[in-house]
Amino acid sequence: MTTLKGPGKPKTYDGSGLRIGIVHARWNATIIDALLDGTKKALADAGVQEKNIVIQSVPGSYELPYAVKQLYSASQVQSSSTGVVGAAADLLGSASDLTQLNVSTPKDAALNSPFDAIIAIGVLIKGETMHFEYIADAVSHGLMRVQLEGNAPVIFGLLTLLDEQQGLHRAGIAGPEKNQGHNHGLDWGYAAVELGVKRKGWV
Ligand code: DLZ
Repeated sequence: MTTLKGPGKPKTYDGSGLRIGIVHARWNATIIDALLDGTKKALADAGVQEKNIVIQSVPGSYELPYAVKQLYSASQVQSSSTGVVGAAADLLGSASDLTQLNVSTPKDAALNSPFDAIIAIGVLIKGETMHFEYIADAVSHGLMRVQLEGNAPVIFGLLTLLDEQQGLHRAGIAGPEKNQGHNHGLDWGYAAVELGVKRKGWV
């Protein structure tokens, strides 16, 4: 049965030449972990090499736009000894992860970013105060701003939930009437590959 919701059956895009950044929040860890697994599964399915995936975490969703911007900032900084990857590592303090990336080809250098797409993952659950609304609004606008002002697509992996149950359902862990739900991380992984491939074509 076809469904109206969701991006539809993913087309096959070859992600074997892409470099993907993932930044995830650590709040609501059970749901985050499942979404991260789904994202990585889709990236692997599309051929993205593990060595070309960099994963960073931040405490909460509010920190996501800044962390994504830091990944972008790496493209503005040129380091003669280590190149953009080394610069990214300096900014993020994780040289061991980033120096594994294979980003030094002239074609990639012309694109002026160490990543072809960045996926931001967070899980916001509504509480009793207005905290949720402020964070959701700030993060949504922050990620869009970073994306439009930067030079690589940002995939919006922020779930804004009324309760934990909704998150379990959207992470494919549990749902009503034995329906396990659908892991939205899969959609984000495929979206990153599609946008990463198209970005190369658009430049
Ligand atoms: C403070 C807070 C609250 C109440 N709820 C969440 C949440 O549901 N999901 C999430 O990712 N982060 C939450 N945070 C933490 C904020 O995003 C942020 O990390 C802190 O306010 C510190 O800046």
